[in-house]
Amino acid sequence: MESQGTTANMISRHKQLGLTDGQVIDMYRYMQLGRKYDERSLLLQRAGKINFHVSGIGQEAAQVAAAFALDRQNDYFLPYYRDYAFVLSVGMTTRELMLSVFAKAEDPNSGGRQMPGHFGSKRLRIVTGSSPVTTQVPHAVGFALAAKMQKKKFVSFVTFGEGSSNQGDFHEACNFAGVNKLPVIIFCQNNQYAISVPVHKQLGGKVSDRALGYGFPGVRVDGNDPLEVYRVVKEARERALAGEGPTLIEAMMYRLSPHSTSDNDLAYRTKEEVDENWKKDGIAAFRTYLIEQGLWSDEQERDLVAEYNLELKEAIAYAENAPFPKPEDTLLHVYDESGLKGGA
Ligand SMILES: Cc1ncc(C[n+]2csc(CCOP(=O)(O)OP(=O)(O)O)c2C)c(N)n1
Ligand SMILES: [Mg+2]
Repeated sequence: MESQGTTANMISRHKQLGLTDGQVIDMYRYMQLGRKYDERSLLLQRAGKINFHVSGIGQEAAQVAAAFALDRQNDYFLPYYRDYAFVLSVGMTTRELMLSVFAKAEDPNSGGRQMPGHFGSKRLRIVTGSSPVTTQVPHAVGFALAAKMQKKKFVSFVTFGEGSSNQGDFHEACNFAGVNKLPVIIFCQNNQYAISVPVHKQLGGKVSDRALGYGFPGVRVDGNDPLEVYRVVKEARERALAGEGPTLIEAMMYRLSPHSTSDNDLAYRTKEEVDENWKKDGIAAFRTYLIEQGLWSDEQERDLVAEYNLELKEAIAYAENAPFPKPEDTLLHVYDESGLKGGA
């Protein structure tokens, strides 16, 4: 039946999912915070203030939606290097991210020792990651195993790119999680490229279909539609808590920026292709949805941009003036130091 209703007399999509008006506005705010942080970091790198930035532009809508479908007070998170909008949504601050990108001692992610985008926070249950891609997937399965063994009500949530899903770690982790029915959500951000390699040269099939072989569901979802992403992650979480095991989710999106600040993407893709994908940007589409729902306006948008400009300015000033790590601290946390304090 064709709907003749106005917005006011239809139940809106977000309410059908149990999301309040306040929550969807919050989701939008985090998407924009991720985007603004990212754009500013690209500028800082071009201005020679920081060495390197890996951008997540184009992936924020899915990241924020996933975070909102999780229990942000209890679950364990193993994000990958493009997940700025995700880590901001679970409580990391722009100041903490700037301390990391400026490689300062106070950076809670690694004390300025890891590359930017290598997130870690005990406070937020963000598990520190390594540079070899996909190593976080077996780690996430380990956290899910701990939840099961200790009978705790949390899930572990892990993200990675589609190119990385060809690494052995992904398959070993999926197999172990499937055999043991572990509460883990395995979330692939399929952004169509692994550096310069387009998806059709990486994969003969769909990432999500691989779940079948490991004995759990695999779902492909439009990553530019945050409400759909929210729905599938929420379902996956409920299955995990009910003891039904893992879910593999493949969120489809597009990497709008180059692979990193060291990459010239126009050497392997056209500007027309990138421009075409900008039209599908999940943030712009979600803003249109909120405006249609009467929940957002141009004035609110202006205020938000001004608020974030100020927040980022302060975060940058703080991080720029913060001290670097001391050279003599280089080996801290590399070797077991417990014996030094009179231990065995
Ligand atoms: C084991 C390993 N091989 C290669 C690299 C170099 N590398 C870093 S990112 C990347 C591309 C990964 O592509 P994808 O998984 O699709 O994630 P995306 O960068 O597109 O988000 C590669 C090959 C690495 N870090 N680790
Ligand atoms: Mg990719």
